[in-house]
Amino acid sequence: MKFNFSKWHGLGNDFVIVNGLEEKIDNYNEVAIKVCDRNFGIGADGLVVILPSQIADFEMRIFNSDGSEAEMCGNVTRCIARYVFEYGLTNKKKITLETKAGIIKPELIFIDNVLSTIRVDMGEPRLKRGEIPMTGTENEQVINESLLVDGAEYRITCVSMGNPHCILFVDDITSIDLCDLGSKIETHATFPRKTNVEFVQVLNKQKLRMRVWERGAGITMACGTGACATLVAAVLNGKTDRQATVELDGGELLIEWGLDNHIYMSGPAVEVFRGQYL
Ligand code: ZDP
Repeated sequence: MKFNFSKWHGLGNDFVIVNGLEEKIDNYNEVAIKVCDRNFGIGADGLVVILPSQIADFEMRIFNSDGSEAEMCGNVTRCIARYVFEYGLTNKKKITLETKAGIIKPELIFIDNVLSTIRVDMGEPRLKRGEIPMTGTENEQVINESLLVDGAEYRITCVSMGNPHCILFVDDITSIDLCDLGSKIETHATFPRKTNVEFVQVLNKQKLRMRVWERGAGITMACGTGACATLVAAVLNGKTDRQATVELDGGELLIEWGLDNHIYMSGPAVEVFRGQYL
């Protein structure tokens, strides 16, 4: 099965993007595992497919490097907005994208005809246990709550941006064993659909340093939905203003929690190469 692809990244969080309006892939889950492999495949954190939609300009589906499908992905929404514009699939600078987490609206922002940033209306954060999802009382929120991992106690705040996130504030980001603790929390029994895990150090009221262990992908250089969930968690814990820069391993995202309760994420998206998968 041959198909044409394009390779993109948002702050080093990298994806194989396939134009599903033209290319056909039979089994997304299986193909994601193969193409994402960094030795035997193209190498990426995820496989993304652009599809036609009845309710939006396009539909987007994302598969993690382990083959599992995610409901949403922030960095990818910026890549897709730029992809469909530059490949001439639309002439709109602001598009609507159907995802498993609802309709997301990315917008290309040009200054003097040069693309300056891509700002995405990521929709509203979901805070109830039932929505994240987590075990326990459905309508309760999880803000600075205790979680036991191997007998040690951690304080967690949980937010869904369509996909689940568990945020831990730490004093020193360099002292965290991301792999060990991240994977244990990802698969903790309290998260029935697993979770993405963010470790966050507060630098000041407008700046956070975040590292991520992603569900289904492990350590990545950046996570857009994770940065959004992190800002929400920081505000809920009184640590930052409603607008802050989140510094990730691969660069910075600006995140705003609007008075309309929507989260807005601004950052770059870059195409790196095109090819044909054989
Ligand atoms: O929820 C999940 O399983 C994530 N691993 C999906 C990918 C999220 C992404 N890194 C982002 O930027 O939100 C694309």
